[in-house]
Amino acid sequence: MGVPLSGEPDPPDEGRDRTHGKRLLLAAVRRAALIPILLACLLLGGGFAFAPARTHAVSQTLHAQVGPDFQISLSFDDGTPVTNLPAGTYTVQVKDLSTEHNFHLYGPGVDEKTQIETTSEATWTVTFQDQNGYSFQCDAHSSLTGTFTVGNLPAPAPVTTHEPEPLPAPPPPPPLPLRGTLRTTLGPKPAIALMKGKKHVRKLPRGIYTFAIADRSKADGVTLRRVVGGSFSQVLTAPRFVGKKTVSIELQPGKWKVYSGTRETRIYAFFDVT
Ligand SMILES: [Cu+2]
Repeated sequence: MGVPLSGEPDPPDEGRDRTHGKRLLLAAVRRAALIPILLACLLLGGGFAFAPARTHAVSQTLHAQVGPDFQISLSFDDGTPVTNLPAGTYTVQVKDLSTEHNFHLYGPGVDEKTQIETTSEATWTVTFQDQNGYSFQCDAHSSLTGTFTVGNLPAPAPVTTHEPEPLPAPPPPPPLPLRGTLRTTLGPKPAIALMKGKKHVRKLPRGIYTFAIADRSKADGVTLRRVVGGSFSQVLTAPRFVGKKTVSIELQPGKWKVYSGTRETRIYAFFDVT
């Protein structure tokens, strides 16, 4: 559908009432405003004869659609998105194709919407006021949105459908430092000891530790549990196991307990990880 340069048809011959005069004046002003643009186009484009005032075909009927997927749009008859149109009264044919979205059209003098929970079709008659901006959106999903301008305002960037942007993956946590060896001895007496060097362990910085276990008890095994700060529990040696074993374990901040799995209340030691 072609559009006259003035952006509106010549007014009907209805006599020189005030409205008519104003319309003629507006049309004249618009034509005058186009002259520098035409001149510029002629200078730049050489033999070019007709400057399209708009790249899309403005139609009196607009087509609003939301769904069935995560998409919303408002377009002219030929399917081009509405980014700017002349002031005036339009018919909006609405297709709400989703039970999760609605189509809400609003701005100065306009506030029309469909229901979120149902699909529906509707026809709205709306009047867009000159020099204003209007919006449409799904009220349930704020990223499903679009805007357009009316009259001689710069058109917004055409955003008529909007996919939710995937969040960037969080960076992996930095690896814990390797902190060395903890000597863990159990038995033959009913006792457990956790040593770093020649000292009993009371407090450790977080990190990865190698538990070097010497289990000399036939009835007890070594179990490690994080009792405060998070859940972690691991049997390092089974009760009947006798011998040596090394196990690497990440120690995260909290209170930890190393103990005999069969006699936890008698054979145990606590230590803190910070
Ligand atoms: Cu929605």
